[in-house]
Amino acid sequence: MTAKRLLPALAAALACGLAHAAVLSTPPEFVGTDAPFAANAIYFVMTDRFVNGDPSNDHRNQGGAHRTFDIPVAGAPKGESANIGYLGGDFKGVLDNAGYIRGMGFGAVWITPIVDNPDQAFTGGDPVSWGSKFTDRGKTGFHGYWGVNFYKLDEHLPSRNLDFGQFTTAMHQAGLKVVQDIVANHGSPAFSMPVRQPQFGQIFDKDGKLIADQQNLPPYKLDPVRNPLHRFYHAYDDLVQLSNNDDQNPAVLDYFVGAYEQWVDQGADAFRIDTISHMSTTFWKQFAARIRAKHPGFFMFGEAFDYSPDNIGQYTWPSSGSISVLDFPLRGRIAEVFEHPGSDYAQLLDRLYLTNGPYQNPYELVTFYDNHDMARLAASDDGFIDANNWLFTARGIPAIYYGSETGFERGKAEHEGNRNYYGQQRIDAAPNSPIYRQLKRIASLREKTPALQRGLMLPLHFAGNQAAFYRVYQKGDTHQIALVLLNKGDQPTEFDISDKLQSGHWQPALGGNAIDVTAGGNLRTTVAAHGVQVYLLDATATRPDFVAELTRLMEDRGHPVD
Ligand SMILES: [Ca+2]
Ligand SMILES: [Ca+2]
Ligand SMILES: [Ca+2]
Repeated sequence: MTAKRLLPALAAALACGLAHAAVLSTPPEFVGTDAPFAANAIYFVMTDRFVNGDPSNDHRNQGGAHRTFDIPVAGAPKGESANIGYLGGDFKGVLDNAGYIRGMGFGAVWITPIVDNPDQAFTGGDPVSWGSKFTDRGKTGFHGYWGVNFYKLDEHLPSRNLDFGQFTTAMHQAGLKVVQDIVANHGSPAFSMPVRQPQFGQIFDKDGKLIADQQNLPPYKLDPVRNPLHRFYHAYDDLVQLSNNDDQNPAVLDYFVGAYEQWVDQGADAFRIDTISHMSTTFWKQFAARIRAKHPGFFMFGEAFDYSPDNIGQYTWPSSGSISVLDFPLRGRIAEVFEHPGSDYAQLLDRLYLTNGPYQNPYELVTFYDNHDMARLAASDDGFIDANNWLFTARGIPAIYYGSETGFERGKAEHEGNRNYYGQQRIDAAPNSPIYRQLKRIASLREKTPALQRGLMLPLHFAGNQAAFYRVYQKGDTHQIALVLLNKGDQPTEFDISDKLQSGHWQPALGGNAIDVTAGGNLRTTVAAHGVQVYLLDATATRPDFVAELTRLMEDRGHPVD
């Protein structure tokens, strides 16, 4: 198949008698993705839980009988804790640590939703207890996902001279892009309150006017025909007690396009879309088109909390708005591999979907091992180091949840410490963690290595504790071939690579000696326990079987046109 594809080009080149010159002057493009955003690794911060940079916006007395600040979850085992109140983190806390995040090798920060959330703790739903799931009674909007006015900043976030626009400007000056976490599927908890509470179940417009109100009614009691304030919502429930925005109502689409355009105008660089699978692809296609009409190429990735590649893949296709997604299917395998020392690297292979897969482009997926909605990775320090070495060299855009750089609250789910306050002290002490030091090493390498960011990925050898693959970026004046060697074992291990290995002067990117490979030769080297080595060859791909394989990867990298 490959040979057939190459033959016409070769035949044409030979026929014109300029074969050599023509091939050398116009090497083929080998690119995983051209999306500029894919150059950045992402650091994900739950803003309220990162750093309290300004106590003056804490609103510690907010909420009256249903106060919102510092609400510990009852029933914690000795030495553990969780909290469902606000804990003070804000824009200033993120900005104060822009240098810390940038210095680790990240190019973007994803922050939790910035829009106004209710000013009381919720009194409906099921009570939160230690380790409970889908429970909201007693919880506040510290996480930001309970919007009531999507045009207005929540009062806990800005400081004097640091509104959202000033925040993004300062972050950009510090070399960081800002990923805004957006919600359109739902507002706040909207029913089951013993007594109706202000803001819950309500939505306000740009001018502060009430435009939707569930009035504490169960969804089936909503009357959108006669009550204009019910028209924003579906008359059936979706996620716990959250209002369920009507994705068929054009006014809902208009509201969210308007709100999120406002924040893009204030400097948001990309969107992470919450609960994307809870709204129709028709909604998202229109939403994306309207945002990108003003901001061409604007990068978005959705959260479809689903381990089925076909289910999440659909969002990436043009017919659904060309929105990338968080790579849940790969994350499942990443947890299996890096939480268990005896695991086999081969488990990762069939979730990469490098050719003819379910994704429009697998190189644009946002890859991760945990976040705020699942238990943090339950790995040893070495497991984290191995996971990071994988994430920052394999295909995709890595996203690291705050605190993972020190193994913070590892293994902990929501209401067990997953979302605990990190704080300046832990940040200042992070360089003492071996996870931090190795993460910084590999993230800084990705940051300066186009092949690792956006290059094609060609797996060579995945078995036991070893993984070996090429990453290749060849376009315009940039040509870079990377050979990545990963060892997740407790002992140093030898790699002996000859498959499709191009001759030349291979430079080690992480220390060590350069290796000269002769035509048909091999590259033999030892990689330390829980180590990574990347050899770089600054050359265009010329070895015929290598070029043939890269050509195949390039032609088939995306989903077949739908
Ligand atoms: Ca604060
Ligand atoms: Ca608020
Ligand atoms: Ca919904």
